[in-house]
Amino acid sequence: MRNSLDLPWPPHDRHRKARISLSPHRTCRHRTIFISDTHLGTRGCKAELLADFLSHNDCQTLYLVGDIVDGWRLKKNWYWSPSHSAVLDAILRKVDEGTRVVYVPGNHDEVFRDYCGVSLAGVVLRPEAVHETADGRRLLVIHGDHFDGIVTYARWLAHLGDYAYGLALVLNDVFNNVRRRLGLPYWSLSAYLKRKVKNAASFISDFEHALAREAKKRGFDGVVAGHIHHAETKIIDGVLYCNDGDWVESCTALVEDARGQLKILRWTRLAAEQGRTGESIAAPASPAYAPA
Ligand SMILES: [Mn+2]
Repeated sequence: MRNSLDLPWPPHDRHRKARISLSPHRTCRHRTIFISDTHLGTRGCKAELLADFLSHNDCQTLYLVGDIVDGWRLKKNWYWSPSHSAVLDAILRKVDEGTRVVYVPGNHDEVFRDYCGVSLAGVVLRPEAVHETADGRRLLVIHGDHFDGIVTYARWLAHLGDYAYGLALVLNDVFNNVRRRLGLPYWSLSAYLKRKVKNAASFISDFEHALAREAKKRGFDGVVAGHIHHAETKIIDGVLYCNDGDWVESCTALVEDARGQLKILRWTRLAAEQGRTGESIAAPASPAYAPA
């Protein structure tokens, strides 16, 4: 007969405890928050949840890792609601409260790339950023779209070596600059994935390896990216690869605690309503990892 005293139920439910012990209006403190691919200005953006997340999670530094606003250039299908304004309000409130907010534009908000180096309403714009974790690791913070044009060829490029790889990076930029001048959108990753669903897993893997390779080549301990809407923390070839996911489907953020541990939070409706702690979907990035 089952003895309920011996069997903790539900098993491994760390979050239930946290939800009960927290007041519904508790604010979580993090050292750093990374979010990207919010796609404000589109119907797909989960702006209500995002505004809720921002107002219940504080940090010293907030990185906006690209594709934050969508459709500044192509105005058709522009969509805006009060919840989208609430997201901007929440970000600007953080600026007022002393949070350092760094905006690294992506391909959907590339119009802001022209303003990199300046500060807009207290938000610092950068083509890419360098983040130093509490435990001294240097992370390259970059949206990642520069790499998606080459990852389909990553396998044979790997055989050709660094020169061909660097050349492919440049060609992808040239290719997309030409598309932009012709009024065409950035070469679409999602359209590509829809055509090649069977290869989506290897596409993601190639993207991750391309980013890790770039970080390693430039002497960083790791990289934080977005763009592919696939949250992840892992070690690739001795380099920490993090992707903060998106706010169109998964509603995820990458957060760093005071000790420099990084993990992904998924801000579900349930988390927002019950505990505002978020649901941790990844263990802290490689506790065994020691900075070089
Ligand atoms: Mn993107």
